[in-house]
Amino acid sequence: MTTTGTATETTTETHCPYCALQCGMRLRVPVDGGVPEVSGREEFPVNRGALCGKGQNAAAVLAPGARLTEPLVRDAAGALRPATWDEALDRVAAAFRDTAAEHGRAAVGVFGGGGLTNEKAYLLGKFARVALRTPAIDYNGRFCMSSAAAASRAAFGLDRGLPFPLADIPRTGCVLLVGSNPADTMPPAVRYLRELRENGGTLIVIDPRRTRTAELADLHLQPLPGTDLALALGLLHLVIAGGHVDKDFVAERTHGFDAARAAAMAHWPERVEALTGVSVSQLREATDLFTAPEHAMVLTARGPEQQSKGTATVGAWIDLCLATGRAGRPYSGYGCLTGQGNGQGGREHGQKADQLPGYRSLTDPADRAAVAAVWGVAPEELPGAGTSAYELLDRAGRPDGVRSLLVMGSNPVVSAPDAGHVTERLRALDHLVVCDVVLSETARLADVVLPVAQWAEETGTLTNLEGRVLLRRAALDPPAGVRTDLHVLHALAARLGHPGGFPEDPEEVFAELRRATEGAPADYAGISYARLAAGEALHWPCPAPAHPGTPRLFLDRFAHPDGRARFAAPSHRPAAEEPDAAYPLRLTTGRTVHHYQSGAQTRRVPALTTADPGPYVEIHPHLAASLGATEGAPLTVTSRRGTVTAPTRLSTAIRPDTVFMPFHWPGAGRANTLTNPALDPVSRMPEFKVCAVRVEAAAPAPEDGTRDRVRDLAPNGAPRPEAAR
Ligand SMILES: Nc1nc2c(c(=O)[nH]1)N[C@H]1C(S)=C(S)[C@@H](COP(=O)(O)OP(=O)(O)OC[C@H]3O[C@@H](n4cnc5c(=O)[nH]c(N)nc54)[C@H](O)[C@@H]3O)O[C@H]1N2
Ligand SMILES: Nc1nc2c(c(=O)[nH]1)N[C@H]1C(S)=C(S)[C@@H](COP(=O)(O)OP(=O)(O)OC[C@H]3O[C@@H](n4cnc5c(=O)[nH]c(N)nc54)[C@H](O)[C@@H]3O)O[C@H]1N2
Ligand code: SF4
Ligand SMILES: [Mo]
Repeated sequence: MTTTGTATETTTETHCPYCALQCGMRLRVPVDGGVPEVSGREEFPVNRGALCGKGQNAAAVLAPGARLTEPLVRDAAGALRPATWDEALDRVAAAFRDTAAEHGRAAVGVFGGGGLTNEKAYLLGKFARVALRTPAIDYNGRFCMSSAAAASRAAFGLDRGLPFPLADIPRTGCVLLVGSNPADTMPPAVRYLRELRENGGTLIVIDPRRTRTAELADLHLQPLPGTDLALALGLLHLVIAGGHVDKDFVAERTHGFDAARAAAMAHWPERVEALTGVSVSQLREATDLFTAPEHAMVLTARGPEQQSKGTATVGAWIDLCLATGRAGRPYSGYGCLTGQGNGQGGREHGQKADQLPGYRSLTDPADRAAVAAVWGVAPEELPGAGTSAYELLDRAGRPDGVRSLLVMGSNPVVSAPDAGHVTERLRALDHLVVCDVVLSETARLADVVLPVAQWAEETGTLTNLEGRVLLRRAALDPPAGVRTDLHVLHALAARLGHPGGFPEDPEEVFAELRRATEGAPADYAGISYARLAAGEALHWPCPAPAHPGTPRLFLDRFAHPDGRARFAAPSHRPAAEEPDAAYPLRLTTGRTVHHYQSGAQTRRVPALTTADPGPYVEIHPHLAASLGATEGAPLTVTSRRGTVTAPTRLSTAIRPDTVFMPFHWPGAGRANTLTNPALDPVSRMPEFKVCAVRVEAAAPAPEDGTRDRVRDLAPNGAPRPEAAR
């Protein structure tokens, strides 16, 4: 079923614009053009009708007053002014040509996003490699899931967020949830955890804060931020010492256990207690809960992953699964809860600096040849691998970096680590081009802003956290003056000498994506719009039109050539920045239930800004008392990278030696002014989850522009004068 209509409205079955759950939604659009009405779809198995507040209010950003409706170009005086599409696109093409001519093709870069559909992610990667012929492309998924992806690839030979459907969770015996707060970040998924407990299973939550998710748990471990690696090794130590190793599984289906055992034996419980702050008795309790049932799962999210040792940390949690035989079996295994709407598919199809569509590798000759054949170019014409997202931004405007940058689907001025520095680098570019729905903080710095259509206005596929491919259908037309991302790529490619090869029609792009991924690890060859529209649940790999898809991976073999999983066997190491006399506390960062990411979209939704109007610093009352801080009074937080000011939020849920800030706001309360861009050596993931800070009670801040809301835009979506660079 697709779209049905009456005389007064049409109804379309589609999906939410935001997170990786991709809740099924029904959109009722009044024929006379009023605001569409959103409701959850009971028959969609992932959310079964439930939506969180962000989803319920998603239609607010469709209103012309909340968004951009015409291209903007920067004029000679430095202000953004409206322009025609031809003028804006001509200017972008000329800028890219000039930069390439003067500084070489690698000086033109692309920065994508995990919210883009598979079609957009695919065409953006092709645009970089074929139309721009640059290696300089990466995307915000590097800030999101790259550590879990790297660890899964190393362990299992393949990376798919969850190797099983969410519906398996209530059927396992124990879930160990590490650094994940679905009560705020994926509310409809909490039902699976409740059902687990109703069925007699147990839930262990590992988080430095007693979150609403931790409240649901049988056991909450509250470690110091940045110490999950030691914690995992401590549990593995107790598993081995307690005789809980599944020797048959280890012998038949894995490699490398001896090294993992040696690493674990060096992390005895008392040492782990000293490193993590989690008591030996709690470590024992967790080990007992995890090993007692026949089946168990470890699920990680950004807590343990967004660390400068995120890959090793996830590797240690996977080792715990492998040692106990909890992988590659029904109702058991390791999974990563991906984040963005297309956090999964967005990393499969070629926006990542080192990857081609279908998870093919840019450094593998056979992979290069396969994709080059689909693209109609010679393999040697494809550029090599580029640098990671933070490195790309860090070098922007420098002799060894990009001079012109196209940003599509990210707002790094708010969301990148050490965001003050990143903002300076973006300002140093010769040309910044931003394709966005709204005038984001990054778009405000651009030389050209291209206003694009959004979720409900265009059709495309997304791949949710289970590897389930979904058809998100257009429900209404975009406002006049707005075009699609696919159109932008098509029109720019044509201006850069590629009149063919960049279709604007999503189904045509998907047909090409199917061919480009045929035989690849993430094989979409058997998936079609027709099958998805007919309601088939298709998880990749799906290599042929008659193939039913693969909801559960690894049941017979892991994806390494010999079919065996690999132990990672890491050892603990400290965070890149540990507290000292000058910066005595740890800062960790994350999310609140009402806002999404950089807030570019949700800060424009009145219901959400009313519920959560601005940034804050969450601190324990004991710490607050020692600082003389009171609820609501401003606090300054200083790291080696900068200082922010935001109101105090007292909470006994957080460790007294740690403070927490959500990262959804720009301006004086921007959490990423503080964060440490120390990178994981394997995944190049920055350390968002721990840095050293000093906290002081502050004098009240002046009106600081931290609330970038609808009122910052003129009714037509154009910037008010203060937006000039
Ligand atoms: N409301 C809302 N929902 C979202 C998003 C959003 O912005 N807002 N974004 C979506 C995206 S892209 C993502 S990636 C997901 C993220 O989803 P989550 O990973 O659930 O979200 P976070 O708040 O980043 O981090 C989760 C928890 O990690 C804890 N944590 C902090 N430091 C550490 C540590 O060192 N170790 C451990 N074990 N835990 C730690 C934090 O206290 C926090 O409760 O959410 C998705 N859903
Ligand atoms: N301190 C700290 N920082 C973090 C994190 C953290 O936990 N702590 N988490 C990190 C994580 S996990 C993530 S995923 C990143 C996310 O951070 P960002 O990459 O900034 O993500 P969004 O805010 O979703 O930005 C998406 C932008 O694209 C626009 N957009 C939406 N849909 C489309 C579309 O279809 N086409 C185009 N062209 N534009 C579109 C939106 O309006 C918005 O401006 O933040 C990271 N930053
Ligand atoms: S949980 Fe995620 S997908 Fe579901 S309604 Fe909320 S934001 Fe949308
Ligand atoms: Mo994310």
